[in-house]
Amino acid sequence: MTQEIPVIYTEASFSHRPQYEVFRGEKEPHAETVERVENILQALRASGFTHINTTTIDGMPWIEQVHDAAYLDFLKQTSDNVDASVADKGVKPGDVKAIYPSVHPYVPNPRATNPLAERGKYMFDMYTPIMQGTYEVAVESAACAVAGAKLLKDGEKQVYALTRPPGHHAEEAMMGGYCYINNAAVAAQYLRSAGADRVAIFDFDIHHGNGTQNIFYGRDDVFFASIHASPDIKFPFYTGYEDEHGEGDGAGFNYNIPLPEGIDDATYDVHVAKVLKRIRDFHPNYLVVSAGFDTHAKDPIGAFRLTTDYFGKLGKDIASLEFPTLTVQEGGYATDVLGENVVSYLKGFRER
Ligand code: SP5
Ligand code: ZN
Repeated sequence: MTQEIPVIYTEASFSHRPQYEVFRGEKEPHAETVERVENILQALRASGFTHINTTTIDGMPWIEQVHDAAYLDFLKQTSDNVDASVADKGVKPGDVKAIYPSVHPYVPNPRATNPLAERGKYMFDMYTPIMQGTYEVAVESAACAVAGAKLLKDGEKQVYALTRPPGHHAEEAMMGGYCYINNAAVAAQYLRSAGADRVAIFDFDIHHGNGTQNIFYGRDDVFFASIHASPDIKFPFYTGYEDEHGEGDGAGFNYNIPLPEGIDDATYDVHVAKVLKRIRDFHPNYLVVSAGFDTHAKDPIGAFRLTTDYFGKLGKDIASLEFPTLTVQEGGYATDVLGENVVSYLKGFRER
């Protein structure tokens, strides 16, 4: 076993370049930039991380277990044909061709055949464009998470998968929130197939992990816990309320802690303790962490006031549970401090 936390990333991340998100009808520069992964890698290398690897494994079997087949087909077909289907007219020099939805079905109609109907059905926002090759990039990102999970299966205690694009907003049959394939869910599913009876997921991204909740909502084998800004104030606006406990077999296996804006380290820490207790009580074989650093005080789209040092305490407290833990990268948009925050968090793991 290595003494330091192994890191997995993929070169595919560098070719993912969403240009615009459409916010209130305006094109705005996309927040989920390639500089994010560059900054993280730079900080890891500068801090002495040396086990940084790009070897992934084919994640398709587990991707297909958590996502709808027709949805995956839509994502593949659409992303394979962006160059051909977007007219050159209106595309300015330097612009990346991309597909956005425009109409969302108020009554789903299986007879609908227009591509716009399909887009509205599978894309829940205007922040998550499909570019040529997006499918492959998203599959590769999920493959990072699976490769990380495999290292746990093979005996590592902690692993960091630098997944980009992120995944926790991707539902069984819906993309959104910069996410296409749910990396954390795919990793959890892999671990279940690899023999684990129970997997817990702790999502500390500031946005509710609607996708992960959706995928496991009816299941008792994967416990999902999330601390986030209330949907009353932040994306995804529809889910993340306290009374969403799961349904059927999954009743009691979904745990949401929505919080108001302005949360500081001390207040946040009280809620982390509650989550960690619930995770301990679940007795998982593995823990998957959806790590979003958009809870940091400097985050341009965040609402909390967490400090870089606090992420170290968070890592240390998670490690104190002593479950083999895969951390999967989600959000975090204060690019200049993102790498420091990741490093602080990962170093915390080694401090316990
Ligand atoms: C993975 C993740 O953290 N996804 C977050 C998606 C939330 N997107 C919200 C976009 C808000 C629009 N940009 C506002 C810019 C204001 N000038
Ligand atoms: Zn987020």
